[in-house]
Order: sequence, then structure tokens, then C-alpha cells
Amino acid sequence: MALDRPSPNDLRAFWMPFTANRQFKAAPRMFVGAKDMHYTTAEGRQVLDGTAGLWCCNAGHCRPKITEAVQKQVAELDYAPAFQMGHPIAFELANRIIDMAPDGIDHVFYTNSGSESVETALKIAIAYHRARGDGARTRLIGRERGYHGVNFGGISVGGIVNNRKVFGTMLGGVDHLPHTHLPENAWTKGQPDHGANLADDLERIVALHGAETIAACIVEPVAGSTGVLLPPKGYLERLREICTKHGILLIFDEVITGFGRLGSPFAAQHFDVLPDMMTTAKGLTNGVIPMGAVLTTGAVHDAFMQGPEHLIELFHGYTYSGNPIACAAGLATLETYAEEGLFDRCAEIAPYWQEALHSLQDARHVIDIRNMGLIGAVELEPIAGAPTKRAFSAFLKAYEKGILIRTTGDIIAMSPPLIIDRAQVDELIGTLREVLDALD
Ligand code: PXG
Repeated sequence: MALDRPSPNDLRAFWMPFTANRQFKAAPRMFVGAKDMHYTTAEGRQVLDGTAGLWCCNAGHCRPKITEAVQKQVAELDYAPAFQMGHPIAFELANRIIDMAPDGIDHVFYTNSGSESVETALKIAIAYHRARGDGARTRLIGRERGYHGVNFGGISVGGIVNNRKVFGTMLGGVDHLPHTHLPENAWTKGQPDHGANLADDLERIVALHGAETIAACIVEPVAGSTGVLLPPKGYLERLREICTKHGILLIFDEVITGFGRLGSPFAAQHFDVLPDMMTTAKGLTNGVIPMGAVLTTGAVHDAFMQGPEHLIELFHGYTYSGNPIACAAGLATLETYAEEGLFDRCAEIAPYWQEALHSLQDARHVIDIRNMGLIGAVELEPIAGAPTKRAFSAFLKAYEKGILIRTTGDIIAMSPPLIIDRAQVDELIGTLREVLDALD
């Protein structure tokens, strides 16, 4: 029976995520193809990808090894039950992830997205303490301006106001550290000098609530979505110290920093600070198939491995946890990163990226620039009375001129695939300068 479908150019049914739907549908921007550093638009134009999709296509687009692995897997074992059954490739991928994770991180719990990784890690944290007879530790600490996905746990510990304010009651028992955006750090290249003391607020929160009520503290090592905020020198170390002192689990949300974005496999290695759990997604499969993972220390995992062996230790999981096709994409992605040395390549090109980005200091409307690894943010002076409008205009103009950037508030954020070369950095930054100079 033929399905009665609307024509392909009827845009009404799809309620688009995090999108100005009416604006988009009045003037759609459609991608129909992608290869390496470029998208192809419906009109046949090439657009240079300055954002790795949404911070996820770290190896660039339509990479043959990943494509072939997915094609092969879908024909061989399409799906297998995720509960009480296994399939080899899920175990294989977990081992490969652990090989690249910091020493001390030994276990992998699969999810399907960054948001699910966050919910999973928060639940594991609470259940971990309970499993150890410390069941009063249920409080969760996040940070202002933090982004931890869009589910209720994530928006509760998160601190992006628009993601919270219209959704009613959040999780109870949540407190927030202050964000680390200090005006004295403007124009800093890499990690800023000022603000390590902001981590001491965790001591204040501990004093207020009592350490014995706090399960975990979750932060992005580099805050991405809010507009790229770097951790001040010594800040993450101090958080680690305070968490350890008070028995609080430290969770790094590495959804964007994981898989090479800073030039190391994970931010934990880049900053040499070991969390108790890491949440990941995105670059794990190069964005090709949805997949996320929570990585934990042996101590966190082992706390659950008590009691009768026929009983389920953690009442949590998703129908698609460790989906075979996602695992195949993940394995091929990690192989691509390794074979092409993409994390080293990121570290190598990062200084060039930094200088190119900071060359925009005198471009119109620019009030700050921040960077690390292959991440960059250009903050614009908002139009009085119309916040976000200037950056959104920049985004639209940039797209017309053949580069894809992201904006959050009045901040332009970029995170190109790790395969970007110097000429493409020049093109991205050069075009962005033209865009900024042409803005009202
Ligand atoms: N944690 C962090 C740190 C993230 O950056 C998530 C969790 C949620 O992941 P999922 O897979 O559920 O979307 C994210 C996602 C942007 C942008 O342009 C950032 C994200 C997603 C989309 C756009 O800043 N981060």
C-alpha cells in the first residue's frame, strides 16, 4: 500500500530541535551531502564545516572506513537485545575506549546521546553511594552556564537559563558552582590565569549542605555550548582535591571535549585531572550513528558488583545501549582517529588555529576571543535591546558565504573537524572577518 506522504518540500510536520522553526521554514537551509570538510547544500553549493556538524564529526564527513563498517554490520547483525544478552563488538569497543581513556578509567556503560550519558552518570553516582551504605548522598552539584543535555537531570545540574526556565520543577537537591567567566580573562589564549579560587565555592556548598548529603559534582572541563569557557589554571585540580577530600564523585562531561578536540583523547588527560566518571557521545561514532558512553573508574563499577550473582546490579539501561551498528561505527571511528593520528594533528594545528582566531581581535563588534585545541569562540557586542540578533545574522551571512559556524547568545563558536588544514583555517577565519565587517 502506498503511503500517503506530503511532498518532500512540505516542511510543516517536522518540529525542528533547537531551531527558529518559522524563520527556517520561510528560508530553509538544507544539506544534501557531505564529504570530508564540506557540506553540499540543496542548491549545490559547498559549505566549509566550521563546527564538525554539532561538535561530533571529528574525523570529517563520509569517511569510507566508517561508512563501510556500518554497511557491513547492518547486513550481519542488525540488532541484538541489550539486556541479559551480548554481542562481541560491544565488548570490543568498550576495550578500545578504555585503551584510550586515562589510567584508572576501566568501565564503559553505553547510552545513545550526551543527554543520556549525563542522566546515567548522575544515577550511577547516587546508586554508588547507596551501594556503599552511604544512601544520604543524593545531592548533585552543577555549575552556572553548564550544559549537560536536555533531560531533567541534565537541565537541573545545568545552568543555561533558557534550557531551564520554562520547564517547571527541576530535580530537587541540586546546587550550582559559579561559572568561570571573568572579565579580567578577556582575550586570553588558552587557559586563563584568573579564577582557580572559584572552585573553592564547592567548600562553601559543602559547608552549607554537609558533605554527607552530596553525591557528585558535574562540570564540563571546557564549557562548550554556553560559548566556550576555559577552566582557569588550577581550577579543575582544585575541584578534584575538594571532591576527594569530601568523598564526592567528580564527573567530567566530556561530550564535546572527548575524542581529540583538545589534542588528547580526553580533557582529563589534557588537564591531567582524573574524574571518577566521564560522560561522552558525539565523537565516539563521528556522529554517524547516535551513541554515548559513561566511563567509570574501577572503584565506581566495583561498588555495584556485590550481592548474589544472578541479580541485576544496576537497574538502568537503554534498548539501544551498545547497539551493534553504533558499535561498528564507533570501532571504525576510533580506528580512523588512530590510523590518521587525528588527535596529534589537532594538537599540531591548534597554535595556528589560535593565532588565526585571535587575528579577529580588531574585527567589527568583537569583544572577546577564547580558544583551546580546535575550539574557538568569538564573542560579539550584542545589539542594544536585541541580544542574540547580531550573532544570528552572522550565522546566516556566514552560511551564504560558504562557512558553517554556530552561535549561542552573541557568541560565535567553532569546532571544525580535526582534519582541517591551514588553508581551510584561513578560509574559515577570513570569511568570518568579512561577515563580521559587513554586519550592522
Ligand atoms: N553534555 C555536553 C557537554 C554537551 O555539549 C550534551 C551533554 C548533550 O548531548 P546530546 O547528544 O544529548 O545532544 C552536550 C551537547 C552547540 C551544541 O552548538 C552543543 C551540544 C549539542 C548541540 C549543539 O553548542 N552539546
